[in-house]
Amino acid sequence: MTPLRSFVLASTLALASASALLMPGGALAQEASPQTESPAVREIEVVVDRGYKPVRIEVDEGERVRLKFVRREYTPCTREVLLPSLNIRQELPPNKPVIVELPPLKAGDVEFQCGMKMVRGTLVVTPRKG
Ligand SMILES: [Cu+2]
Repeated sequence: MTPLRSFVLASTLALASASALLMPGGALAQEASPQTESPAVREIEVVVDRGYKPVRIEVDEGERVRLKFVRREYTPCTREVLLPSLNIRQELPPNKPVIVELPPLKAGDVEFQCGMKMVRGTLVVTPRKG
C-alpha cells in the first residue's frame, strides 16, 4: 500500500465513524414520538368590565379548562386576578387577552377575585357522573 492510499483509507474510515456518531441508533426518530392523545382544553372567555362576565362558570370535574381574561377597564381594582385556592395570581393588562391555564379541578367552588377581593367570580366544578 502506498502512503497516499493508506491516508485515503484512514480518512474514509474516520468519516464513516463520524457519520456513525451522528446517527446513534435513531435518536432523532425517538424524539419525534407519536402524538399523545391530550383531552381538548375548554377555553372560557371572562370579560373584566365592572365585574367578571360571566361571574359564575360551570365546569366538570377533571375537565381541562383555561380562562381567557379580557380586561376592558383601567381601574386599578381589577389589575390582577387571583385564584387563591390554586395559588394563581395573574396581571391583566387592559385590552390584552390573558390566558390562565388551570389544573384539573376537583368538585367544588373555585373563587376568582381581584387583588382586593372586591370583585369576585366563581368556577363551579360539578362532580363527574358515574
Ligand atoms: Cu379590586
